[in-house]
Amino acid sequence: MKPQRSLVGLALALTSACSSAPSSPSVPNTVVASAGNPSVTAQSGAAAGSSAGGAGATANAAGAAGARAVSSGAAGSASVQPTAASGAQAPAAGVGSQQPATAGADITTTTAGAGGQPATAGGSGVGSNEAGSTASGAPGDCQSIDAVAVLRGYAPQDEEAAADFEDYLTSELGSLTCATGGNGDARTITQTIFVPPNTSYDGHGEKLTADVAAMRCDTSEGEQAEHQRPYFVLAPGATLKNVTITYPGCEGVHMLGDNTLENVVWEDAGEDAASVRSYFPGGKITISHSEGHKAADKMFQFNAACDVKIESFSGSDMGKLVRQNGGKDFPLKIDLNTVNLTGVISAVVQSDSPQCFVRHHALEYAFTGSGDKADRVFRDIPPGNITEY
Ligand code: ADA
Ligand code: CA
Repeated sequence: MKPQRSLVGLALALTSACSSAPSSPSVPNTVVASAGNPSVTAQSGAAAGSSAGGAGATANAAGAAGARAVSSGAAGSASVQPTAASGAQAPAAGVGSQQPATAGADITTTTAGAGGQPATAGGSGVGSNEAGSTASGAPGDCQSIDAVAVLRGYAPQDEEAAADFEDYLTSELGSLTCATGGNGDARTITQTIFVPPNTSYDGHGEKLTADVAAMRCDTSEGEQAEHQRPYFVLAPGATLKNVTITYPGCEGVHMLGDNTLENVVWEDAGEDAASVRSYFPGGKITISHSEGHKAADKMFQFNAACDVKIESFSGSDMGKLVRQNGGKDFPLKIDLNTVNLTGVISAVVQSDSPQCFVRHHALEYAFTGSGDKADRVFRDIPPGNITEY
């Protein structure tokens, strides 16, 4: 069971953070700093930070204030090797993520280098995708597989976590549609898209919009309701690329572990843009050549042990870029390489875990509001756990 968040407190926080009218240029000083230089410099009038992310604001990423393009080569970078490196269920060194109860054994012995399927994985139609193979791009080409059965193969061993996972599968997710690609067109989705283990979903530049009712999206201020549906559920080893997720952001992308996201744009993130739940296996997560905007609370949320790499990422208007689940203590490694953020409200990374380690290179950020926010960049993380390279 998930702890209940205090919506009142959050609403109050968001009221001040998000209520400025989009036309108002009177955003207070924006504090600009690079991580390498903790002595922040004030820059007035920059980046009309908190653009309206509220209901009905169909986002236009290009219009997001101050988002500089650091992702050269982002568009059309289709030549990503999807799964070769994502390697099975084995957790990244030193991260120690949970082993899936039934999946582990088979996963390490099936398709070389790619991991394969869990033992209980419904079988039909999934196993043929080898590491590095190109997805056909045809939506629905894996529709015959039983997505829930495949996912069940990754149930955690812990009884309580397993019950939460089962609850997630049977009530939170709703019905799933399996697909390994889109055709580049804009479309509205009414079901979460399941991407099978060790396959790559290539949207070919498509823009997806969630149907508010079918996907239970929260369109109220801040979009923070629990139990919204994700656009995607990525099975272990799955890659997602060349997709734009529009407004409403809903629950974004759920990543079970060992996932790569490449050239994904969140125009207006919802409850969060992408996350790893506590009852997911976790593992290596790479998010590259991507953009995220308007995350009232957090952009990326990690509730299970992960080794996270965020590279060539630009974002604007967010509470936090990365949030390790509040009050929890588990290993999380975060590598930020060439990351450019504007309109940061609360933190670049926030964690309550002494096992959270951050490495960063070419990190630039600009907070909203005035004052010295130097102590909030890596919020509540021991300085000894942070390395610039
Ligand atoms: C909130 C909530 C957590 C978790 C998280 C998430 O932070 O308090 O329990 O649900 O969201 O995963 O999105
Ligand atoms: Ca979430």
